Amino acid sequence: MARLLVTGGAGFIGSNFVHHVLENTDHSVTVLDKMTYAGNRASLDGLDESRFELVVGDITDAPLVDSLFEKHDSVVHYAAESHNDNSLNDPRPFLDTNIIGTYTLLEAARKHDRRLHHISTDEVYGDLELDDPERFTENTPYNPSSPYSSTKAGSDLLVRAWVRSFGVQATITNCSNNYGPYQHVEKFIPRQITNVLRGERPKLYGSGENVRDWIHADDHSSAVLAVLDKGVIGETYLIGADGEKNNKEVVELILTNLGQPADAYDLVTDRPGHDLRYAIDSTKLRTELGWAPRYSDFEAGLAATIEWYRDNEAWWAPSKDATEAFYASKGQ
Ligand code: NAD
Ligand code: TDX
Repeated sequence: MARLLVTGGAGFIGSNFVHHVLENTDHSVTVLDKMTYAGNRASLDGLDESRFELVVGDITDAPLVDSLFEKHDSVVHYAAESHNDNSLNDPRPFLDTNIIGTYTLLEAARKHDRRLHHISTDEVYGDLELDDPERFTENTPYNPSSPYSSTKAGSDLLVRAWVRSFGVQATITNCSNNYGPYQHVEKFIPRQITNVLRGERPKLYGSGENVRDWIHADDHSSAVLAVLDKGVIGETYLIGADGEKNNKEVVELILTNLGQPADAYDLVTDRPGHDLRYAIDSTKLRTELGWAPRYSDFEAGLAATIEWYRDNEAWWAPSKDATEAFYASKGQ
C-alpha cells in the first residue's frame, strides 16, 4: 500500500486515474488540484473517503508542494493546462502551470527523494503525414507545434534533466488522445456528443481528415500503474491502443449512434497550425512491462461514453454555454 499524491486529479484523466486506483489497488490518494475551469469536484464523487482527500492548491506553490511531498511516497503528475485551442488564445497559463509547475514538483522530488511519474502527450513529437507508415516511438525527435505541446515538451525535458543531473527518481509516459467519462466539453468527442444531445450539429475543423489515435482513459490509467510499479527510472514509455481514426469517422459514429444522419455536421474554420496525424507505437510498454489495453473496440468504448454523457447532463451542462461562446467567437 502506497500514499499517492495525484496532481490535476479533478481533471479528466486524473479523475479517471483516481477512480481506477481506488477500485483496483489498496493505495490511498491525495489530489492536489487548483480547480481551474477544467477541474470538477463532481468527477470525484462517490470515492471511499477513508482513502481519499482533495487539497485545493496550485502546483507552482512551492511551500504547499513541499509539505505534500513530505507526506507521500509517490507523485503522479497530471496537472496541466491541456487544451490546444486555449493555448492559441492565451499561452501564458500554459507556461506557468506546465513549465514552472513541473519545475516546482521536480525540486520537491529532489529535496524529499520521492518517486515522480510525469504524464505527457504524443503531441511533443509533432505530427505525421496521413500516408506515413511510421508511428511515434520513444526515439522520435521532439518537434511540437502549438504553445500547449511546446510547454509539454519543455516539461518532459526538465524531467529528463532532473533525472540525469540530480538523480531524481522519475519516469515519463507520452499517451495518445484519451476519451471516456469526465472529459470537459471543450474537447472534440464530448463537444460533438453534447452538441447532438442538445440538437446542435457537430463542428469539424477544416476538412475533418486529421487523424487522432484514440485510447480509453481507463487504459491510460492501467498503463500508468504498470509504469509506477515496474517502470525503469529515467525511462520514457509511449502509451497507445492502436485506435487511429480521422475526425470525420468519429463524428459519423456519434451521429449514427444518436439516430442522426451520418452527414449532419458542419465544417468550420480550421485550427491554426492543426497537427495532421498522431499515431503511437506502444511496443516498448507492451513487451517490457506486459501492459495491454482492455478497450480494444473503439466503437464500443465510444458508445459507452455517449451513454455516460446522456446520463450525466448535470455534470457537463454548466460548462457548455461558455465553451460554445468561446468557439463561436473563433468561427468554430
Ligand atoms: P484537464 O484539463 O481535464 O485537467 C487538468 C487538471 O489540472 C484540472 O483539474 C485543473 O484544475 C488542474 N490544474 C490546472 N492547472 C493547475 C495548477 N497550476 N495546479 C494544480 N492543478 C492544476 O486535462 P486532461 O485532459 O485530464 O490531461 C491531464 C494530463 O494528461 C495533462 O498533463 C495532459 O497534458 C496529459 N494528456 C492528455 C491527453 C488527452 O487526450 N486529454 C493525452 C495525453 C496526455
Ligand atoms: O470542435 C472541434 N472540432 C474538431 O474538428 C474540436 C474541439 C476539435 N476538433 C479536432 C481537432 C483535433 O484534430 O479534433 C481533434 C481532437 O481535438 P482536441 O480534443 O482538441 O484534442 P487534441 O488537440 O488532439 O489534443 C488532445 O490530445 C492530446 C488533448 O486535448 C491534449 O491534452 C493531449 O495532449
